[in-house]
Amino acid sequence: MKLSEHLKEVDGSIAEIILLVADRAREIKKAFLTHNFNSNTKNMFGERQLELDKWADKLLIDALRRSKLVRAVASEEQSSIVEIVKSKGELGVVLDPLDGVSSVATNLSVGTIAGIFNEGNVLEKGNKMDAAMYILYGPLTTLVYSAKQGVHEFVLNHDNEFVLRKENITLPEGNIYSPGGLAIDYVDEHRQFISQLESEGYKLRYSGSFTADFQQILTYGGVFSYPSLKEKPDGKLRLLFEANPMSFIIEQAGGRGSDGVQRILDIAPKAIDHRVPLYIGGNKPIELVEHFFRGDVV
Ligand code: P6P
Repeated sequence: MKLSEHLKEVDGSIAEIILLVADRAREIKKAFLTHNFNSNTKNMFGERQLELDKWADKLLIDALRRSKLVRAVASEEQSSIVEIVKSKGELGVVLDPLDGVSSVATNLSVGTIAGIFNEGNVLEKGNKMDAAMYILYGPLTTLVYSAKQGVHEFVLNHDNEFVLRKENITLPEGNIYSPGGLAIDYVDEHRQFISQLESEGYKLRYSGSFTADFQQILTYGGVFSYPSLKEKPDGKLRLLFEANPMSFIIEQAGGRGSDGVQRILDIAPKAIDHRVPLYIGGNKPIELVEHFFRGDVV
């Protein structure tokens, strides 16, 4: 089944945005071969923007603007919200155009992440989100989306069509752990959590590309973490562009997204550059980490 057919059950404007991002993903996939990776600018997080970051950001925002369905876009590569004044539509879109792009230089998988709000406010809690999706550019180019009717995966075939690969994905019980951050910077609660996982036989898998690491957790089960660190109490990942869309998807697949204390989707964004400690995966490891941060005896 083609993506466009599968989306027939989804609200028309949201379906159109998912198809639009899917269409632009075909261009991004081709660009890995042609674009250089250097640029001399930084994003609002102080991270060097690769030329590919900025190109993908413009490609997606221009397409969203032309759709006339989107009133506002917040992108990891933009230091303020892009208001689309002439839009007829009311949708809000949050975007990480190319997550993990530094991994392209080493030919590791990278992703495009998007969240969609029916009401155009993009500085909104994730529990108001109406759909989320990501593209994973790996050996296969795959697209995963949820519009509150399950989690579904599509693969780009030889005809350059996204066709259904897995429907109604549920998170399996598994023992992969994907620990971001430097161990020397772990806070005690996180260190105890990681030590407990290792004593239970969890297996470390970490690529440095969130979308790829998330896909591994969704496929095999377990938990991804990018925690609060001694010098970075809010961790590294962004609430709007990474934590919320992926927490939306993992909850639809039966898992959870937490900052170690509370549900990610219930966190009110303070600003578009709001970072959060992130634990995302199965109920069991998430309950465990919340025990440690709540000071419960395990
Ligand atoms: P580190 C990529 O830059 C990213 O935002 C996520 O994709 C990834 O999970 C994380 O940062 C990797 O961070 O500190 O391991 O390089």
